[in-house]
Amino acid sequence: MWWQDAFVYQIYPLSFQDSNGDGIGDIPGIMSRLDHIKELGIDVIWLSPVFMSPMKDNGYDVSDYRAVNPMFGTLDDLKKLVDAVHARGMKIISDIVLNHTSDQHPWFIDAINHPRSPYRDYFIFRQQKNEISSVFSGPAWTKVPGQENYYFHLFAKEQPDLNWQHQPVRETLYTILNYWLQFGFDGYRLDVIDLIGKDVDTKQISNGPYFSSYMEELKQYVFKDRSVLTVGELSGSSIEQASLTTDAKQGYLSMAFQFSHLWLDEQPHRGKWALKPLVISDLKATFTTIDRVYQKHGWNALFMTNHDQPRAVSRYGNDNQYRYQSQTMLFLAFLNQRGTPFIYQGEEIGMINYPFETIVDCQDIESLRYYQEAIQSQSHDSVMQSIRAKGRDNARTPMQWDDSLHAGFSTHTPWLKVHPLYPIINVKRDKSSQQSIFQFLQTYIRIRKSLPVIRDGRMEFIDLGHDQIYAYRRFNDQEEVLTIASFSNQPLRITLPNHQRYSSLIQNEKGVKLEESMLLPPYFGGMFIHRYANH
Ligand code: ISL
Ligand code: CA
Repeated sequence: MWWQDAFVYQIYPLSFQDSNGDGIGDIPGIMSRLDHIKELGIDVIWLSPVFMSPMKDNGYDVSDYRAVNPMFGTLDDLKKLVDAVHARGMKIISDIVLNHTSDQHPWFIDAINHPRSPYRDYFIFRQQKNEISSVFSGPAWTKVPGQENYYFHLFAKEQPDLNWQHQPVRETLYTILNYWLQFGFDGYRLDVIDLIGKDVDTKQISNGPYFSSYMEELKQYVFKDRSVLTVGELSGSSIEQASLTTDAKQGYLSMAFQFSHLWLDEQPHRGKWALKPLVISDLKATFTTIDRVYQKHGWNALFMTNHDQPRAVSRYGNDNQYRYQSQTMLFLAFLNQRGTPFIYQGEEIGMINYPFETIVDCQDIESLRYYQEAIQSQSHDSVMQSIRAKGRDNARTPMQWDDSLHAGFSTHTPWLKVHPLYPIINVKRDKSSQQSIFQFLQTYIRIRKSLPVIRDGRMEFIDLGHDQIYAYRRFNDQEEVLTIASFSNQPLRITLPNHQRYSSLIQNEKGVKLEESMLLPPYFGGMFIHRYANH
């Protein structure tokens, strides 16, 4: 399928480029930066939601599924964007939030104001609440003002969950999905789609009892017979569930984000804020399982970060002294595996986490609610330490284009602080640097696309004698690609038998030659090929 070879680039519209000087990114701004994305070698853009929204969760709270938020532009701007993307030979998929709406959606307003409203069945009301909690702290149930019942919201109370068990809800949503495909989108990123089959009474939430039947319906009503890219966010699913959901025949989606690798630096079952250092051998074990499971079914979406995650170079690498080395190493470590690679805006220049000192600088509803709750029992320092490490605003600070005021993002003070290091970390400077992350990624994308073995080949981790080294082979019966990635800030001596076979495809430290016994520089990343003689 075409999307198996694609590189996808995620745009978070609020923070990409402002065009009208209000400090907020917008669609005309994105238009003006399409050449940047094209130049990198990207095939598909994933646009985070631009639909009408009160922006309590930055557009993941939709109040009109068919209208564009005026903050981002007009329907006409969106059409022009879709056309401009197509004119450059790229495709564009839209984010779509089907699990919940905004509490400002007319359906919800009607449902709570009129007990006999036909929209009452669109949401989940109960006389009694149970102990399910919200992902954004506190209970998942809020009392309807002036009534003796509660409505269910797995995220903020301003994001009521839709009642998927009510058939008119499903049909309405399928119509909306068809509308935007007709409009010109080439597919969807389906927000928290693992939640639609839930049963709140029996507390089965992710991959609930109705998941398969609703996904089958979605496929029949919308995706069947269309060559669209559909990527499901399956944040609560196991690797097995994600792989089955994307099986070419029995599954429902092109590919899925599964999150097992993102849980490795948190204390088990204590949630994202309970920090724990990442152990590289856990990462290897997880990707070994992913590969084993996906050998049988499905197609993975490879990603290190997105608008909900900290910056990858800060999380897994060294965002100070070895920023170039560790960011480029990470591309090879993560993206040479089997699946479709996703790049998040700013990753192509190694943008790093923001040094949040106070909650006043944060905007994300999740961090704000977490702070309020956690500060009751923990010190300010400890709460801020978690927010610095994991807060979603890290990914949402404005894109750093150049060293002018507000990093070239806007002429006005932006809605969220610009990273103080923007004079050093920005697109313009990176591209003209001797150590350009953008150029590395651009070259890497070209190489990866020319190698079917990376798309289809088998995978095997190899042990080079250090836990901090992430090395694996991808191979078929014609060739083998070896990736060596060091997560260490120290030089490491490794032993590599058969080193003569390999020739270098790309590496982040030019002078390094493979040898039987050799010293790998800190955060070394390299990709090598061995073409078998009889081919
Ligand atoms: O970011 C997370 C917690 O920090 C994740 O658990 C996240 O909530 C989960 O991946 C679901 O994310 C998606 O749905 C949310 C929205 O806030 C996120 O931005 C979106 O990616 C609710 O719509
Ligand atoms: Ca704007």
